[in-house]
Amino acid sequence: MAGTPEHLPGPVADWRQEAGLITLRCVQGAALRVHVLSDRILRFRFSPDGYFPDDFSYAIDPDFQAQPAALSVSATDAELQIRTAAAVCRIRLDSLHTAIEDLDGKTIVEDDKGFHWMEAEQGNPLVLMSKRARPGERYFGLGDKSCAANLRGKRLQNWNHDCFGYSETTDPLYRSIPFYYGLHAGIGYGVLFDNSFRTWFDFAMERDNATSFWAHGGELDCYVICGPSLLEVAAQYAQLTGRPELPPRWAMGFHQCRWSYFPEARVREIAATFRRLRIPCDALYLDIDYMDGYRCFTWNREHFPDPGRMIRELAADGFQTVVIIDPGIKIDPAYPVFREGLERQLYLRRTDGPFAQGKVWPGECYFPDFTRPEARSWWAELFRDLIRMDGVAAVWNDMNEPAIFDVESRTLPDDVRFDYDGHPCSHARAHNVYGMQMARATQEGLQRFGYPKRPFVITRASFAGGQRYSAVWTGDNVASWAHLRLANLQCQRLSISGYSFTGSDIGGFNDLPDGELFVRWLETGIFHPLCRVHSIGYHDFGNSAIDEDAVAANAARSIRNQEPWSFGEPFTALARKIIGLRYRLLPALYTAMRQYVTRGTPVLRPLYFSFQQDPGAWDREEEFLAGDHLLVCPVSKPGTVVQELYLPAGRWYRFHTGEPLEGGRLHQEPALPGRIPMFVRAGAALPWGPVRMHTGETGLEPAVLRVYAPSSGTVRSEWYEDAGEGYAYRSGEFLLRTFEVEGDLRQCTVRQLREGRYPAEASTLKIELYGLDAARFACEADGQPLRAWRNGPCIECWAPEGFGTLRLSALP
Ligand code: MIG
Repeated sequence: MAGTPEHLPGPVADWRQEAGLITLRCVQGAALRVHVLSDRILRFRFSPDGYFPDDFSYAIDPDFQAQPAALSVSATDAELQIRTAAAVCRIRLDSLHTAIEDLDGKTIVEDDKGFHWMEAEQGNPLVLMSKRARPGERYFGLGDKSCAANLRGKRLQNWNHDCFGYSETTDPLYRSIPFYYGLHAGIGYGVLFDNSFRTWFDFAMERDNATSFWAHGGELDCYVICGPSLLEVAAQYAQLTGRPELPPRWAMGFHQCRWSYFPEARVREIAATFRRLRIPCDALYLDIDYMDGYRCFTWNREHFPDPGRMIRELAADGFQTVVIIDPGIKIDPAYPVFREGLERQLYLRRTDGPFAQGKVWPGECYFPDFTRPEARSWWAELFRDLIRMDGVAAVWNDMNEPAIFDVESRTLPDDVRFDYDGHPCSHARAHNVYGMQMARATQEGLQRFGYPKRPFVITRASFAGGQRYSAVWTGDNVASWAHLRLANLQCQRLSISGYSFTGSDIGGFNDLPDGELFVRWLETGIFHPLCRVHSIGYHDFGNSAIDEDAVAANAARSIRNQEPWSFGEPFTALARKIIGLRYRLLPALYTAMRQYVTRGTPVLRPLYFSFQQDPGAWDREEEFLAGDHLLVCPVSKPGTVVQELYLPAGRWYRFHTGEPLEGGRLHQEPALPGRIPMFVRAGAALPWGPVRMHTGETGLEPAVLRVYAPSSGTVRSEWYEDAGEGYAYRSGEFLLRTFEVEGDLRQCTVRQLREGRYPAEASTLKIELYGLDAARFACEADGQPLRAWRNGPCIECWAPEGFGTLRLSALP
């Protein structure tokens, strides 16, 4: 093939099988290793020259266990066949082309040109894969992209990028998650390209019949996850790349942030205002100005003379304090953290030896090599005082693409060297994992010093698998209606890309929202696991050097406030109501989070993803499910009175009125501010909690259970509770109730199964049953008659909370 730009593997010389690993060697030297990781997950490692480097990946969860699959391997003259209990992989012996089929012989995904490679600059070959793109095939996912949900016709790249004020055409963004879904003829699958170099994906843009991906270096190492259910692919992907541990419940409360709250008096004023106005809030954030000259792990003592006291007093009032920590360490011999990193030689270096240097907020900085275990361990240690002494509850990692000011690339030079956990390499390979490894080191610090509290980290940059260590937010967005819509799309996309714990800067980071935009953004944000208002404050970006005098003057004038009460009435009252709704939904959202951390099912599930057999749902981008049964279509246009939305086939209930609706068509839903278009699936059982001022507030009326009569069949719902903090849940201190709701519009049976021994809040549980079409009815729990009465759209009763079977039936 010399002389042509691309090299193909050519014919196979021989193959062999050792348990779940099948290796094929080509006559001209290329090779393929197929690892059968489970019935549905196949890994393909291709090598141009037959050499396979040490098998190391930051994306794959070290705890992932391949499941021994019953497989049979056979060969004909033309192909090798690997058969599992769910799929058949055929590999052509003349070309190394692969095709995966289901057991009915339907193609799941197959090669177009397949694996190939090219010479490229810097000695790194360009490794490429191209798959067939079939007519009508749709593509989703790819982590953090701001474009339309269906990726077909797009060419996108992954290279973590500080992209202040990005738009729907900006690419790349802050995070790299080289994982996509394909859906064709009702069959869904997923492809993870496990390569941390800059990667590109072309979804049938250049060639209408091919989807290709490639990287300037590293291996063509890809995992194919067979569906057919997209939800199942998402769960498998999350098992492959990992899930976080269960976050503390307060981390799912409402959070208020700004660049920056200081001095202490201002922080206290914000806290007091939340309580005085009775707007729930669980966390306040300190942005970079809490530090002394932006030196990480220091305090500006003028603004915060006694941080420990302030943080403890805030905590007593139900506010957790989260502080920002950036990766850049100021070059300052008088700064102990800087000196320590230097003495221990933990900073990144250029190829020819000097430390890699870059300008960020503190001025010229060095950067720890977070891909080195010693550096991570040192970093974790640096949190000792912040957590143990000052009582900081969680950490927010920023600027970890890493972002560098005043250079065209906005990041470190390509020749910077990294340890990559014992696989020395350049920035070209380590760039995309830098933020993820920083978050990992930060989480280690929280675990070390915060235990037995659960760690909570949020990060801006990350990579596939980074969800094991932290939540993410979508970065520096803009206070515009277009961005509100983007926030919805981005969080959905991140959610199906392994990152359920996501949120956007509510209200917009850059520029100022008006009251209407702000409350509409809250209406979207309360469904995102990370629910945080954040804004740029008085910083005029565009000029990277901050004018301290202007900052002080602006702070004194308190301009650009973005708290829930900053827009006057009726917006304050609306914000109170919407944030209150977040707390009412918290039992359901916390349950969805628990499902995600145990099974990998995303908290936010796009409609196009959840209803893959319903063509009416395919082009719906704004509707999503939050958890199993709640469908939401947030408003994203100013002046909206009625929202048009699609309800998938089946029966749904209008959340606000309890009125049943038939799906399978578009609906016009009243949607004035404060009334979020929300629907519940028939048969669902949804916990509905009290409005708490913060998640730790007790002594309120317990949650009720809203049950929505099914039109037929049985529907399962879950409700998970635990202490919300600590690890007792791991030794049985939790309560997981599973409800099976069965019936029709004349009678309804709710069966309850219980696991765990965390005590329920009260001995009786209030049930509200919607949709039973009866003027007279009878109710019984475990065979005992129970009093029930009608209250507007629902029938109510109080049942013993541990009931096994509850039955409500219409009387003639
Ligand atoms: O260069 O810490 O995305 O949330 O408020 C800007 C200041 C640095 C960018 C983050 C933003 C944060 C801001 N940071």
